Amino acid sequence: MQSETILVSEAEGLTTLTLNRPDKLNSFTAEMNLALRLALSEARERDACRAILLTGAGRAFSAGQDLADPAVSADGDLGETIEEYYNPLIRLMRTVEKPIVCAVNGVAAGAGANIALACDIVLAAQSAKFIQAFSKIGLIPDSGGTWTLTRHLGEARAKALAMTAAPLSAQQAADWGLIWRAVADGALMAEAQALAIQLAQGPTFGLGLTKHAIQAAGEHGLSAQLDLERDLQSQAGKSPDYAEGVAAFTEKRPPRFTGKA
Ligand code: T3D
Repeated sequence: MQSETILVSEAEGLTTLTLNRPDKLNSFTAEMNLALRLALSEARERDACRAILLTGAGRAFSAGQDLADPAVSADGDLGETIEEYYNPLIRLMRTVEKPIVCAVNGVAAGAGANIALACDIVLAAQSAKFIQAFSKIGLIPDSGGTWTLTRHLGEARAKALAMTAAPLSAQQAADWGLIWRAVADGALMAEAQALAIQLAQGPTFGLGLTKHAIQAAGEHGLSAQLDLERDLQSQAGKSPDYAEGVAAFTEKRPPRFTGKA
């Protein structure tokens, strides 16, 4: 059964997931967190889904954890909340073999920021801001924030953003290499959809292997990464999409990729 907090729509090989609690700036309740994970898992399993687009309803992308959600009470152990809800979500996003594009339509704060940044390609509206809001309430960045910020920005900027909770504009995030592009507000959805559909109609088996290889690069030295590229290229080279790509090139026509292994 579809959840009211995560809207799911499908077209042209693309599954769009929309965070849908606009009155609370799409802040995450436990229910919404589980519903997003379920929707991602279902999209992963569906052959018809070749790429995923994540966005938010209303004026925000997400304000992070719903601080009023009784399912996550302040007297509980937040480590358990992270273990039960946020860590499995981020791990799933990073291991889904299909590209995940994020259209950050407005403010992305706390876990909301770091869920956006865990997507594979992030576009943000020029008016959007990324806020590591955690320090305002005595917490540390979670949902991979300490890892993502440090990897992409280095310690100096990661620490300053995390400790001050200073809003980072979409343009600055793009200029610093934290996201792919900042886009005019009115053009965001059209541009994100066009990009996601382009990916959905691409050689998605190979794109999934590319995602895996690039993520593994952070953990490997060059020699281990060369070995991994060899192994993954071996798989890509046996895929129907490779044969189709070469045939289409030779025949000077557009390829018809299927995404099959
Ligand atoms: O379980 C755990 O706690 C551990 C996990 C932690 C993960 C986290 O994400 S911790 C960080 C949680 N998030 C925040 O601290 C951000 C809180 N929100 C804000 O700082 C601001 O709302 C924003 C900067 C995001 C946007 O500001 P603004 O002025 O545009 O909007 P607003 O007026 O503050 O909010 C509009 C409504 O959304 C308002 O409700 P109301 O008064 O109209 O009924 C506000 O209370 C609600 N809202 C915004 N953020 C949250 C929220 N409600 C619940 N939880 C929120 N996080």
